[in-house]
Amino acid sequence: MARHLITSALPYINGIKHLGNMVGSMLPADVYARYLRQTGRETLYICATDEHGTPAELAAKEAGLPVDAYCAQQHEAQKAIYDGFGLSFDYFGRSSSAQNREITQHFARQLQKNGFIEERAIRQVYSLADERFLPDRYIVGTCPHCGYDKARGDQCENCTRVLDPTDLIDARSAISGSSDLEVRETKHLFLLQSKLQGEVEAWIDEQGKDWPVLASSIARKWLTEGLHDRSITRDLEWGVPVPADTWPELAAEGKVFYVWFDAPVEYIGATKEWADELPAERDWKSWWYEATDVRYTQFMGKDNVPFHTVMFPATELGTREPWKRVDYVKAFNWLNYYGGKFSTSQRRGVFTHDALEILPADYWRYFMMANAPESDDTSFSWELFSATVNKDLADVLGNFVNRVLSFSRKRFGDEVPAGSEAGAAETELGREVARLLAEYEAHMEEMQFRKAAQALRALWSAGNSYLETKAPWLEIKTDPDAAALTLRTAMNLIHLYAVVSEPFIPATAAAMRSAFALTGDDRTWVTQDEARSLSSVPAGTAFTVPPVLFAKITEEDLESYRERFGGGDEAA
Ligand code: B3M
Ligand code: ZN
Repeated sequence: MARHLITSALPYINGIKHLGNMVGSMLPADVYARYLRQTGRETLYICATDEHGTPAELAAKEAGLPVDAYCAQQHEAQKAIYDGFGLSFDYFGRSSSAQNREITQHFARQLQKNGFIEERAIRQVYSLADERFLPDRYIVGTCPHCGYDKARGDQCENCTRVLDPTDLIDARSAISGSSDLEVRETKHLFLLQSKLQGEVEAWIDEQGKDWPVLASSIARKWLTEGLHDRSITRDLEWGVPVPADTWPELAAEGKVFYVWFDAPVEYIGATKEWADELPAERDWKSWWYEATDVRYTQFMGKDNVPFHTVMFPATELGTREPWKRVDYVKAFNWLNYYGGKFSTSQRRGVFTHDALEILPADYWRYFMMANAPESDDTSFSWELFSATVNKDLADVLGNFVNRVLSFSRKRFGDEVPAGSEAGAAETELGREVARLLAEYEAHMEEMQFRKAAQALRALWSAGNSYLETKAPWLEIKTDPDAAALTLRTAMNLIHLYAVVSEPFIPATAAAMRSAFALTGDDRTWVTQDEARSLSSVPAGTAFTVPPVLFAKITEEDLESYRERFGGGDEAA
């Protein structure tokens, strides 16, 4: 059986991420990782902060901190939030680690040895006003292809074409806005991607055929444009240094690798960070090197697809060493805010720390996954959010759990009542639950998260329908044993929900599960037989009634959220 390696795109270090970042990478990866673990697959879920590059340097400067201190602080801040969201990383590393430096430098040496790196003198944009060379993305101007006037020197956000800063019309510094730029000569390392084009193409033809269209089409578009040799070094203080043993001159000049060169290597670096914590038990290399039994799945937003499907695989291929390449790329579209973009600078949208301040993580987790931008961009609105929470979580799931447990306690005390033998309604319910569970599993296997969320909701609904049909509050009047059967069956559903809902709403699942004082309840998943028989929680099991699982969002709440975060009005 395959071991599962999972990574989600590394959140960049400068600042707290918004819900759009979360739903496009870390959260679905977590849901999938939890599901795999629960269903008995050996799983390693790795993530890290992406800490190098100009944006980190500039953000540190703005915060008045040395860049290493800034990154350490921001790493902790992000980590705390991800813990709050219940993200079950096996390890959350840092791309500035010694491990990543070592492996990145190793990759570069290998590429050099195999003839895929070349030292070239280039003419680079120097900003006289800023007294520094400007990295590509800190030059802005008009895109020569589509005319977008805020294109960056590395890529046009509007038409997604890859650019060179010198392509830009009316180029200016993004730092100072100054157009007092001049071109100076300096040496850099170039990755000769053009030499690897054929190999990457062949690999995508083979490996990419099962990927979602979103991932494979972006990869192909990039390849059709042709793989260009790319400079992989920068003039920055903060980054993985170019190794002096191989490039003494560049090392002496203080060149570091480009952040997109070392960031994907950090997937491996972070795995080594994880292993180095318990070297006797953990073997990082077995996950990455000659790892033929590993199935590797990556999660990311669509803007990150080219780097993961083309550039990093080219790098790996060029080492001529058997590094694990991605097997499956799960890419996401954008989550928008009232149809417009989330914007950090304009403080538009919901940021992850604010979200947790307002409501517990499970509200967000369920909402985001049920509305994940899988086949298209989707839009966040407070109205949709509160409708989803109130209906699916509060009414369909939460209310069911509370109604069943409190009613049973009131009528039969603190233990699951026995009642009559299961009858036709229970057989029918068991069949339906087993069918829906199989459907849910199939969607989870395929990482179709919206569909999986729908199937999960249908499972919750099945309980409601059963309860409405049996109406134990009426049965109790004429046939207490029949009412007891209904309640016992419903309590078994609650236990089943606790187990299978865990990937989406782990904290609530734990609360539901701990309502029952089951001894030796170490089941991590539910079999088809168990789903059909609904008898895992036997009569006589003590239980408690948990506090309300999901509070409804009121009109007043809604109003205050709109006011605090900005509603749809100014977006139009
Ligand atoms: N840090 C995502 C971003 O900041 C980028 C992902 C790296 S994954 C190796 O847009
Ligand atoms: Zn453009």
